[in-house]
Amino acid sequence: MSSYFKTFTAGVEQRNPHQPEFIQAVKEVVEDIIPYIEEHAKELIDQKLLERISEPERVISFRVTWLDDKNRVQVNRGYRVQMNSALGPYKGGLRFSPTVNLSILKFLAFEQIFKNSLTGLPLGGGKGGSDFDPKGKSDNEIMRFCQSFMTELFRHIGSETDVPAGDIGVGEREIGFLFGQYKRLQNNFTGVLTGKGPSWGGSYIRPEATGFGLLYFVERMFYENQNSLKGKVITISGAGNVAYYAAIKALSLGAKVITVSNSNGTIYDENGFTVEKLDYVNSLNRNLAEYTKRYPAEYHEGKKPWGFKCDIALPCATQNELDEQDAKTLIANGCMCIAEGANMPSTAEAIKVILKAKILYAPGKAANAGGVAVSGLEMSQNRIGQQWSTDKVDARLKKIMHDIHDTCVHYGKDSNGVINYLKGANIGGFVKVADAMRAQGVV
Ligand code: NDP
Ligand code: 2IT
Repeated sequence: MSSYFKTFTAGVEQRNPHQPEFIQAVKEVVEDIIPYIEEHAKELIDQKLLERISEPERVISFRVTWLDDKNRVQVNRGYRVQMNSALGPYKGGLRFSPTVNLSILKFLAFEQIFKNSLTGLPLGGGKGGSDFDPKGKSDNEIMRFCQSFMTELFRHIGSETDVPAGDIGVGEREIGFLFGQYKRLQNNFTGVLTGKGPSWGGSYIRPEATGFGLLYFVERMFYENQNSLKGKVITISGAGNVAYYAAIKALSLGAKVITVSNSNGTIYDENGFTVEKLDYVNSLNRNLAEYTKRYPAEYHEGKKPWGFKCDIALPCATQNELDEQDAKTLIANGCMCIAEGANMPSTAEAIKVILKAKILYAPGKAANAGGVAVSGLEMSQNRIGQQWSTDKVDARLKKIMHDIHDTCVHYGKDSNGVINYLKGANIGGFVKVADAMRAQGVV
């Protein structure tokens, strides 16, 4: 690696102590971008483009106080990281989880810059959330928390400023409570959040978009390799929004899904899930062990899905859920493709193993961009006061995922024809943002 790489990453480490996930995400991107800049755009070094892109434009942190069902006072911390607005309003989800901290949100906001750029839509990058734990809370507690959260956040966001959406722990219910409070405070019905219900400004296909988009991307990778998903065995981690719709689309493309999981354990169903079985998983309220009472299957407490033999692995739960050993196990078992529904699910060491084995690898910033892409389409529909049909949105989602795939191929193919999708996504996402930042001057 060059001396510029060493000085730059040392600077990031020094400026962001105690933020390992953020440092990991920045390094993952600049490992591809710095050699590209050194070859094609040396002037960006003096313009401190990388120093600027890795520094949030603004970080907002605030207290969220609310009353639980026993009228006890509860205090949480809320955040919004407004990372980069070169391409459009800050855009990215809100995560509610006790694991949330500034390092996690900054890594997610940083990834979001490149992901949003890859969609081709006019979207900047941002992320936010809270260390609030939605598990075990009543609907009323969730509502009071969301109202208190928005009572502070509303002054920092807007339909042309910053447009949050869902992520872990934030789905249509939470978006509804947040939207209701924003509307009350601003007296303004506007597209300030995406992931709204279809009857009050939401887009069809937004709930499905990340999981469906992931499979459209994988389908295209296989097509590029004269292969298809028919009959392929898939392991999926997670049992939330992304995992569920990834599994549904995988089934419809003729693949067999044999695992879903959560933070407690993994269901292994050798016969493969059906739509009915997946709906049953959804009804279990996180108690996955119950599944084996209705269907012949195994539940593995405390285990991840990566030990089960598969053709394709789709991590769809959380960051760093697939480590070096998991990657080695998957590859030894014949896995030919790892595609990320989650954000940064593979550790840096796992990625090294995967790239060395030259199996198909789709990084999250490309493969899970379908969610934010349909969020972008929701913003377009809100601006013109229209709602497009399911078929129209689905067709646009598919086209966007195929275009992202082709961008990755364009920037990631080497002279031997081998495609490094990670490199392709990093450079493909970067060039557009860099152009825009350069054009907009030193800001
Ligand atoms: P959900 O809250 O709907 O589901 C999250 C799932 O992941 C749950 O099954 C949860 O299990 C599991 N999970 C969370 N943390 C852990 C952990 N530490 N170990 C094991 N399992 C865990 O979230 P989403 O499906 O929306 O998000 C999943 C991933 O996809 C995240 O990385 C998110 O950033 C990413 N993503 C989401 C998009 C979206 O539009 N929603 C768009 C692009 C990416 P449990 O219930 O036990 O916590
Ligand atoms: O990680 C992501 O891309 C999301 N959680 C979706 C963001 C969005 O604005 O729809």
